[in-house]
Amino acid sequence: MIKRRCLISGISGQSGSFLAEYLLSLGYEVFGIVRRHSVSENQDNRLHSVRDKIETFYGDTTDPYSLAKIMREVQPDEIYHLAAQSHVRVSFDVPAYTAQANALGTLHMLEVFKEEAPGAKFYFAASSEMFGNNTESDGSQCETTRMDPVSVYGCTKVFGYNLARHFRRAYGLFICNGILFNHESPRRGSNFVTNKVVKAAVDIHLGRQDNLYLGNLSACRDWGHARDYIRAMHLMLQHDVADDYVVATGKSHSVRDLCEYVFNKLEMDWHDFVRVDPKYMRAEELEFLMGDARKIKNTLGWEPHYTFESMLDEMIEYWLVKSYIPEGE
Ligand code: G4F
Repeated sequence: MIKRRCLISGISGQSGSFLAEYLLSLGYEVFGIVRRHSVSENQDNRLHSVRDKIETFYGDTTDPYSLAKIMREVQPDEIYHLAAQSHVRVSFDVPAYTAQANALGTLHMLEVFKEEAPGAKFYFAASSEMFGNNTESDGSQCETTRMDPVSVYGCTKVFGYNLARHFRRAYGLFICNGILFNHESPRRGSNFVTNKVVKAAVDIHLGRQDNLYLGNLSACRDWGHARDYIRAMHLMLQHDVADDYVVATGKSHSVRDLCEYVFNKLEMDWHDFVRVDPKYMRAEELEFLMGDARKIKNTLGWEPHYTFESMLDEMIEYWLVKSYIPEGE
């Protein structure tokens, strides 16, 4: 049987690495694009378990020549475009790079897809950050909620989302936008708030750290597990109609709730350890996210398996186990 071929940009990231594992388990041939880092371990430290089963190419969304060469060689059946400068607060520090990598980078990916592999199906990682502070009357965000982003990152994602819709209509290409709400796991970068809190709470619990410094404790997010969300990406491309879908749990928690749950689990009171440092505040904040995922549930049958609590339990367990393994093992 001929294996289906998939190409993942951002394969070394949290979602890319879970997606690679999942697609391998479904029998795909998996190809990935990795950006060159000065420390070679940073290129594939999330890909250890699949390193010998996948093929990766050096490429960069800011370099269309590299993308064209890879697309021509791989001739994928499915393309998952996840690569981005994905940190919202950092997008205030490096706005031009964020725009190059995310906005123009998505234009490059779409153009190269159109020219080199137009028969493939294309997934674009859009984001709930696109909504900014707009909600429906019940406080949730769905596919038709007006977009009004409050960060450079959010603006770049709106650009990519609109381009994806334009290419779908103009050229009849199969392109889906996944409007994913926050998705986490032990593989999450430790400068995102969930893993930052869990890692620090474990270190405080073990007497290795005294305090945890955070920004806005009132911000609320709809946090799901990355493993659930990569199944949603795959499902979108199996449907016979290309469309856009919100992927979310429908439950929202504040950063304060997150601290309370994690510190309680480790038998500590978060008030004793968490401090606010203005340097983690954002010039403009997205205060409240709570996704309405009825469309993907009803159309594609997607359901999340993890809850906020089971996701955090897994992350706490991961950092506890890791902390007891001596360095180098
Ligand atoms: O974990 P965060 O940095 O994620 P954020 O900004 O919501 O973005 C993530 O989700 C988006 C989907 O909505 C993705 F598109 C994006 O790529 C990324 O995956 O921050 C979550 C909240 C924010 O309101 C932030 O202000 O936590 C608040 N926060 C409070 N203290 C903090 C901190 N965030 C970080 N990173 N670090 C803090 O010390």
